[in-house]
Amino acid sequence: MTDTTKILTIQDISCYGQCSITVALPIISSFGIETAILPSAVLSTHTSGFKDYTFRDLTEDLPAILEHWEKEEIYFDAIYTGYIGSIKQLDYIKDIIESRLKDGGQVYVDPAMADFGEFYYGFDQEFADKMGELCKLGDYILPNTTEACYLLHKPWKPEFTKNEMLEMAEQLKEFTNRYVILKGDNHTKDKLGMIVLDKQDSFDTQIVYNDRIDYVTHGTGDVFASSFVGASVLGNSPCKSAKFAGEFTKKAIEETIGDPTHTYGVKFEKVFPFLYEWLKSQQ
Ligand code: PXL
Repeated sequence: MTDTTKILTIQDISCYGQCSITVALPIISSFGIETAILPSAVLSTHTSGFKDYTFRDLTEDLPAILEHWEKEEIYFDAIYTGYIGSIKQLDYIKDIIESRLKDGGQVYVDPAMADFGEFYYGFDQEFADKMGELCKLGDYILPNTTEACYLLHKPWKPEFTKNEMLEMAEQLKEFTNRYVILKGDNHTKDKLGMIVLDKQDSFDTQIVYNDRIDYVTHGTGDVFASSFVGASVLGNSPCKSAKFAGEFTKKAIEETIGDPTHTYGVKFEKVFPFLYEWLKSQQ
C-alpha cells in the first residue's frame, strides 16, 4: 500500500438498507484507501425483506465508463466485485479487470448471489455458472456455503462437518487464482469459522475462528468482504485479514442485536473506533 493506492469496487447501490456500495465505500475508505465505485444497478432498497423496490440496471453504462477511463488512463491497484446486476455485466466486468487493473494488482470476488440455501431474488444456476468464470479471475474469492454449493453444483445443508468444509474449500480451488476464503463453518457450537486456503500451498490451509453470535441479519457478507479487502490491501495476510473482518462483523452484529427495528442490515458505523484502534496497533 502506498499513498496512491486506489481500489475500485463494483456492486450495486441500494439507496437504503446498508449493503453493497453504501457499506464498501465507508469501510474501505476508513482504512485510508482511495475507493472508486462502479454501480452495477441502483435500487431503492436491497431485495431481501423489502417489497416493490425499484431496480435500475446499469449494464449498458459499463462499456462507456470503461472507454472513458481508458482515455483518462485511470488504473486500479485492486478491484473488488460484489452484487452484480445482470449476467451480461459479468463479461463487461472481465473487460474492466483486464483493462484497468495495474500489473500485479489484486482481484477480490465476492460472488454475492445467495444465502441460507437460496439464490437472492433474480439469480439462478446459469448466473452462478457465469459467476464461476468471474471467480476464476479472482486472487481471492469470498463465498458463503450457499454460494460455494451453487458454484460446485452441490446440495446445500445448514451445517457441514469440518471435513466437508475442508473438502469444499479444496474443490473451490478450481474457481480462484490463489486464495479461497470459505465462510460459514458452523460445526462448532460457539465459534464461527472460515476456511482460508492458498492454492499455491495446500499444506497451509487454516481455519480462522471468531466467537459465534446466533443472530440472523442481512448485510453481514458485505461488511465482512469490505473489511477483509481493506485489511488485505494494506498488506495483511489472508488469515489476519479474515480474523479482523470476522471480528469487525461480529461487533457490528452486537451493535445491532438490541434494536428490533433494525433487521435490514448491521450498524457497522458504530465499529469504526475499533477499526482505527486496530490500524493504530498495526503501525
Ligand atoms: O448483501 C447482498 C446484496 C446486495 N445487493 C442487493 C441485495 C443483496 C442481498 O439480498 O439484494 C441489491
